[in-house]
Formats: sequence, structure tokens, C-alpha cells
Amino acid sequence: MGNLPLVIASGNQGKIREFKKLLEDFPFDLLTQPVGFEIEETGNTFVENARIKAIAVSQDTGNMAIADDSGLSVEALGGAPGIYSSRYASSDKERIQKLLAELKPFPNRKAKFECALCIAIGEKVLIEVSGFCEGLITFSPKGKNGFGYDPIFEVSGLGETFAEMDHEKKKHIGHRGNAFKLLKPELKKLFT
Ligand code: ITT
Repeated sequence: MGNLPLVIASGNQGKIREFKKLLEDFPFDLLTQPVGFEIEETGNTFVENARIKAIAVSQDTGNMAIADDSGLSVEALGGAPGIYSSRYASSDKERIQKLLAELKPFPNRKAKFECALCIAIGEKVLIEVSGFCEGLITFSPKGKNGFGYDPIFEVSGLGETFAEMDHEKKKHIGHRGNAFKLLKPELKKLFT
């Protein structure tokens, strides 16, 4: 593999930090998307939205781009907030408070994170994969690491939230890490 420029098509600093860690073994020159770049996420699924973002950023920059559309689907809320996870409220704190309030009447705390990754060059999609992580919504936030809904998402069987884990552990078991496990062999096939 040569050193190829790859633009991280995201404005979310939490995701960008995780992308940099997950891609550190690959010989890409990682670039960030133009400051203030915005594209409307008009898809109905995580996969469609990841594709929209990767293609838009690749077309804008002229480089290959990787996008992530991700979110949390809560069983008792019929899958909400789902693809609307970032639009659910205006800050991480408010999103967490709103979710805990809406879930209060329900004993079922099951939830699932999903991460759809797309790599595109121009309008050509090179790779699409999705990763998942199942867990439970806690009754109050726990832990200081990570971003987004991490403080209220307890991974099944582990008894700790994403926000109580270090980067390495989330990388191994999280939805984004699981998507990257599928992405890696596809990248190798394409670039070797
Ligand atoms: P970009 O579209 O610019 O990448 P975004 O934050 O708007 O940034 P999404 O549309 O994919 O990204 O929304 C994902 C939201 O889901 C994100 O803002 C978080 O609230 C939540 N989320 C996704 N992955 C998460 C993770 O690993 N931990 C906690 N929350 C996460």
C-alpha cells in the first residue's frame, strides 16, 4: 500500500479521534473535511447516510473519503433515536437527559449501537460495512471517556459503560471497532 490521502468525512471530534486510532496501522495520509462543510443527511438508513457523506466529501475535496453514520437504537422506543441520534437534541448532555426521561416508564433498557462505514472516491463507492454493539441504557450517566451517548450505554455482559472504558477497550468491542474489523480485509483487498 502506498501513502494515499484519505479524508475523514466527519465534523464530530469524538468520531475523528476514534478514526485516527482505528486507522493508525494503515499507510493513509489522514485529512479532515473542510471546516464548516455540511451535507444534509437525507437517507433513511445508516448505510444510506454514510454513503451520502462519503460521496459529498470526496467530490468536494477530490480525495478518497471515509464516512461514518452511526447512532443508538433503543428497543422500548421503537428504535429511536436511531438515524436521528445527533439531531435528537442540541448537545450530548441534553441528548442523554432526553433519552433517560423518555425511557423512564419502560423496564426494557435494551439498546444497540450501529456504525455504517463507507469509503468513496467521487461518486464511486469502494467499501461499505456495518458494525454493531448491544447493551443496556443505564439509569444515570457513568464515566468520563468517549463522547455522545457513551456514559449511558452499558455493554452487554461487561457491566461498564463505554465512557468508563479506555479507547483500546472500546476499539475492540464497540460498534465502530466492529465495523473496522470488517473494513480492514476489504481495504487490504483493494490496496495490495
Ligand atoms: P458527522 O455526521 O459529521 O460524522 P454526527 O455527530 O452528526 O457527525 P451522525 O449523524 O452519524 O454523526 O450521528 C451520530 C450520533 O450518534 C453522534 O452525534 C452521537 O450522538 C451518537 N453516536 C455515534 N457513535 C457513538 C459512539 O461511539 N458513542 C456515543 N455516541 C455515539
